[in-house]
Order: sequence, then structure tokens, then C-alpha cells
Amino acid sequence: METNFTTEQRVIVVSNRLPFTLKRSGDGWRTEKSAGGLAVAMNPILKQTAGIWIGWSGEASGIRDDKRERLLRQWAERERYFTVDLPPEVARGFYEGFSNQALWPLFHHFPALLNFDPNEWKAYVKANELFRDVILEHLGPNDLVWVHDYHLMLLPRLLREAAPQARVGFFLHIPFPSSAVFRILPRREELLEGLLGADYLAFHTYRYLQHFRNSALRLLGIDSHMDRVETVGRTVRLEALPIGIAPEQFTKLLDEDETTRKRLAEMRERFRCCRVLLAVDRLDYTKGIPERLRAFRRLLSDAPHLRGQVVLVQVAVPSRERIPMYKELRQEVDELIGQINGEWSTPDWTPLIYLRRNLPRTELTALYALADVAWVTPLRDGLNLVAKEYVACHPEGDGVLVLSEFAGAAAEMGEAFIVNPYDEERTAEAVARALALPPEARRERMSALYKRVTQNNVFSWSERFLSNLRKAAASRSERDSTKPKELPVEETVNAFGRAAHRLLLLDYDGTLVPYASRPQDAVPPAELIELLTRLAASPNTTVAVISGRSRVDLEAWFGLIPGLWLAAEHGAIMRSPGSMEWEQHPAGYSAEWKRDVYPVLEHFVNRTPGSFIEEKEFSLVWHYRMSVPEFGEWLANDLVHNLEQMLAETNLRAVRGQKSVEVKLIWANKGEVMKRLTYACPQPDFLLAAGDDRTDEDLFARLPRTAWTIHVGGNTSRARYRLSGPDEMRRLLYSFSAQRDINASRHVA
Ligand code: ADQ
Repeated sequence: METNFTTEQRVIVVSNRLPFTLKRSGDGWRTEKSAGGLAVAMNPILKQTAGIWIGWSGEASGIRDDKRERLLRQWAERERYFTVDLPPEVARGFYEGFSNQALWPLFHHFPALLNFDPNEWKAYVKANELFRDVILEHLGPNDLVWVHDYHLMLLPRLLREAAPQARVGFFLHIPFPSSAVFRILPRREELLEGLLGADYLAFHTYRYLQHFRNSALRLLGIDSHMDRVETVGRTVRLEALPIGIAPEQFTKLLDEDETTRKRLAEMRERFRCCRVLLAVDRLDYTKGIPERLRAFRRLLSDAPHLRGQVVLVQVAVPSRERIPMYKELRQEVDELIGQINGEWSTPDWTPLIYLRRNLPRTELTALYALADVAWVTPLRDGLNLVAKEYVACHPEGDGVLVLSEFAGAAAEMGEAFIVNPYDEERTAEAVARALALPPEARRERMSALYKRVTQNNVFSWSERFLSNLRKAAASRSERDSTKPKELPVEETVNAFGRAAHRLLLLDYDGTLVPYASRPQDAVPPAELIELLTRLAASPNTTVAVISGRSRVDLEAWFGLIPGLWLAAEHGAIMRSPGSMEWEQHPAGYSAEWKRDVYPVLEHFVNRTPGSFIEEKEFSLVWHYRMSVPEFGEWLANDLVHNLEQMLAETNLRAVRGQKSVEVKLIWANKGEVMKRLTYACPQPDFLLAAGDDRTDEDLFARLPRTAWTIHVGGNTSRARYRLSGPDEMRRLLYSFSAQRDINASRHVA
């Protein structure tokens, strides 16, 4: 399969294990190959981009000798595989500990099996740091770093901190659990933050992506969109991208390999009397092996006509055998198989054939091709490659796939018989139906699956991942050069001090004070009133508070400050210093529209507990700050969408604010205010505007590039500078007022 990677961007693949494992043999060492699907996908990329693979050797004895070093050097020179050396204690805590006894069970929704040990967490952190160190030894400025899986969730952030310009993508091969389960995990925040260090994060399914977004919102308070998360100053791209297989690895064997063809013919002969059901798994509790065996027992008992006519071949490769749970599972499976065969076998028929070992690819392919039904029913699985491998071995469209709804693969394999593996009775029924399916119906389902499996293969998967990573990293670099820079406070204060005419345009909520749950609770503290009073009294200084607030609020809070300009409702009305009158925008105004819009918002209030409507003179606002976050976000999108259609061709617009949707008149925007103030302060040589949300962007857009435009908070903005929050903003204003005092005292002296 041809891929079209450009050679200038080298790919660094990073995964817990390399395609090679180091094994002790006598007093020496040998290399064992693991023919995992990942190597098949990554090797062509490495070849084409002259890339490298970084991972752990899988060897934890702690013995370091010359022979070992020599072998590892060979890996590096011949294959470009570089090892991360994990000391035995780190390796154990990291791999058998936190990765496989905390992350693995919890991410597969088995919270009762979670076994958290703080020392193992420390080992996990340490191992991720050791991976980072090896990557940094190799990292070049153009490289694309592709990190794989749950063992390395801290790595993106560790890399970002050490090499801020690094282009980092992360793929999670296992499910991302629902936020209700994820929150059980100790150190959950660190893991989320670890992932958010990447430029691009991909999961097998939209459901996992959605779970990740919910967790980021609920645990870190970070909002996101379906395709991206905005973190402080950076965008992390998100995508659902199910992995594929390399179908030719199987089809080629069936078409051309003598051993495979011979084995298939032999097995066909051997199983002439029977229909064959096939299950292939790693011996893991997530794969639902005991559940399958019990469903098979039920099938034999409920469908007597199948006795003597059907065989289940269960292939299970032992894994993680040092973890007690896995030993117990092995025993349980052994016992169940003994029971079933003991109960149902006859002298010339054995219902269950159990192969507990790794099979050569030729043998596995022959089995896939032989089987009438593949029985793939994990209790939970990131994706499940076995389902796709089985389909690849049925190009003629025979064979049926029975697939668990809890395998990620179910999201794209709708033509399978989808079952709930916890429902023994219906699973057995589904298998019986699959066996009885007429050839035409089988072909219809299988050919649709075959087409998809061959099209969405592992090569198109990796190509798409890298192309998205490239784009995500490129748009970050572009934004790095245009995004607001940290405000140079001293320089700003000096410029303020030197200026002859100053104009300060200040937003209120989120800029001068933090947001409160209800708008009426964000009352300005006394020191803010005092600060604004001092600033507005400075000679040659015009200060305006420009807010989305109603005139009632602004008047009550700031009405008595001499010299202060007020603009309410985003500039729909303004009050000049000394005047008691508010001036309306010349466009004129009618409130008729509220009659139509109010009921729409009310409908949303009824659907969203904790949300409410705020009515202002010139606008209506739906606030959802106190409602369940993701529900509010979701409805807000829905509301804006509804309103956009309803308000098309009127002079009203629906605008998303901070946890609010506001319907207001087009001309009521902060940019308009500038016209009036330019008249009051014709040629300021110090012009500063500060704000935190989208409505402030209108104002920033109107100002000359030389203005000190400040975005308060961590979002994207067209402002030149940023400050992190209202505290920093007020500190800046204090420094301005202190300058004024210094200047005044100099003047007196
Ligand atoms: P795994 O949990 O390993 O992978 P799976 O996707 O089923 O699960 O892959 C297993 C692989 O091992 C298959 O390629 C299969 O052919 C092979 N295999 C299994 N038993 C075998 C045996 N006895 N002999 C030889 N080969 C055997 C993790 C996630 C999955 C996700 C993959 C890829 O848990 O959900 O699909 O990564 O992202």
C-alpha cells in the first residue's frame, strides 16, 4: 500500500513497547518480534520519513551487561528502534501497577477492579519522564511526535513544557470512560492536563471523544467543541479516528501462501460435520470470555438441534500473567471449559476447542477463513481488531460477525449482529440466528463490512492521523505569532505616565471583577469604586466603563463617580460625565421584538434547570452559568441555531457570551461607542481597551494597531496583549493611579 508522506517531517513513534522485546537466554540476550498491528502501520511511515520508534524493551530484570548493550545498539542502528531504560521498580509500578491495575480496569468501566497505589503512580510519572528524556535526545525542530496509548498520558504535557514548539499527537487505543467513571480515578486531573499538552488528540469513537470532553469540562472547567479544546493560549484538535487493519496481511496469505491454504483445506476436512464458531482474544477480563462460554452452554442447552453440529474454537493468548486478576481469570476459563466439555461431549464430538497460546499468523488466518461465525463479544473494548481481521478473511461475503455493542468497532460495523454480552440468553439467540442466516443475507451484510474494512485500513488511518497532526501543529505555530502576548506591565505604565491625553475603555464583568453565578451578585467592591474615582479624576484622562449591563446597574454602582463615562447594554445607551441623562443610539428603538423572542428563551429555561432570563432595555439574555455545564452548552448551541433562523433579516442578533446567549440589536455593540468617545477625547496618545469576551472583540477591531488592547483571560482574541484575570487588571490600574500621584507630587515639588 502506497502512502504519501513528505520526507521533510520525520515521524517519531512513541509507545510503551517496541515491536521488539528483549529476552534473557542463558547468559545472553535475544530479540523476540511481536507482530502487532501497530508495527505494520508504523513501519512504512518510519521508512518513508526516516523516522524512529521509541519504547521500552519490555525487560525488567535490571541486568545491564555488554551483550545487552550491543543488542540494543543493533536495534537502533538497523531498525531505528531506540529503547527507554526503565529501572525494575519503575517498570513494575508503571506497567503492572498504575497502567494495568488502575487505568486499564477503570477505562474499561470496571471500577471495582481499580487498584490504586500512590507509589505506582509515582512510578508512572517517573516512567513518563524517562520517555520524555529519551525523546528530547532525538527531537528535531520539524519532527512529528506520535504518542500511543494509556501508558503515556502524561507525556504530551511533559514534552510541551520541555519543548514548547514540539508537534505532538496522541492516540488512545482503549476506551475513554464516561466522566462519572473517570472521576473515580485518583490523579485524574493530572492525566487530563497531560493529554491536553498535545496538539492533536484522537480516539476510536465519538463516544470516547465526548466522554473526554465531558471530563475536561467537569474536572477542569474547560469548555470544548466537538473538534477542539481551547486551553490557555493553545488549541488542541480532537477527532474520532477508528484504527484499521492491514487486510493484505490476511488476504495475501489466503491467496498465495501454501502453508495457510493447506491448513485451511485440512481444517475444512476435519470440521466437515460441523459449523464453526470462532473466538480470538487476549486472555483479559474485558474480553468477556467466561460470559461467552456461558452463552455457548446456554445455546447447547436451548437449541438441541445444534448439538453435534457446531463447535466453538476459543483461542486465547495469555497476557499480564503476573497480575493476580489474570491468573484468576485463567482458572475460571479452564474450569468453565472443563464443565462444558464434560457435560456435552460425546465420543465423536467435542463442543469446545480451547487453544491457549499465541498462534502463528498462517494458522490464525486459516481459522478466520474457516469459521462460519466470529463471536466477538468483549464486555468493553477500545475498538477490537479481531472483528476486522475476520471480515478481511471473507472477501467472498460468506461468514457472519456477532459483535458486542461495547466494542468500539460496533460504531462502524452496523451490519454485524450487535449483542449485549451481559445478556446471555439473547446473545445465544443471536448466535443461533447468525448460524441460520441464509447465504444471500450473509453476503449482503459481509460484503458491506468487507468494503469498509478494506477501505478504512490502517494505512489510511495513520495517514489521516499524521496529516491532522501536521495541520494542528501548523495552525498553532501560525497563531503563536498573532495571539495576544503577555502585557509588558512596566512599559505600559510608563507609556501611561508619559502620555498627554489618555483614554481608558474598560469592560466590567470578567475584566474588573470575576464572574458571579448570578449577575446581580457581581457588585463592585469599595476599593474598585475608589480606584475608578481616582483614575477618572486624573488630569487629561478619560475613563469609560463599557459593559453589557443595564443602565440601572451601572448607575447604581458607578453613577456617582465624577468624570466617569458609562456605556450600558454594550453601547446601546451612554451617559457622559456630569450628565444625568442617558443618550440613545441614533438608530432609534422599538421593544416589539421581545414579544417574539421571550417565549423562545422561556422554552429553554423550562428545559434547563438552573438557567434564567435577564431582561434589559435593549436585549434579552439567557444565562446558564448555574446549570449542568455540558447540558447548558449543548442547549446554548441549539438556541443560537434556532434564533439565527428566526432573526435572519431583522436588525437583531443572537450572540454567545460567557455562559449566556444574548439577543440584542445589531448596532448595540462596543465598537459603536468608540465614535462617541473619540469626540470626547479627540486624539489620545495613550489608548487602552480591556475586555474578556466576544463583545469586546468589536471594540478591539475598531481601535488602531498602536492601542493597548488587552484580553483578560485565556481565550483567543484579536487584542495585542493579555492579562490572566481581573486581579491582574486591577493591579495595572492601581499602577496607573500611582503614576498619577507621582506625577502630581513631582508637579507640586
Ligand atoms: P488489544 O486489547 O490487544 O488491543 P484487539 O484489538 O482485539 O485487542 O487486538 C488483538 C490482536 O491480537 C489482534 O490483532 C489478534 O489477531 C491478535 N491475537 C489475539 N489472540 C491471538 C492469538 N491467540 N494468537 C495470535 N494472535 C492473537 C488494544 C485495544 C483494542 C484496540 C487495539 C488497537 O484494547 O480495543 O482495538 O488496541 O487499537
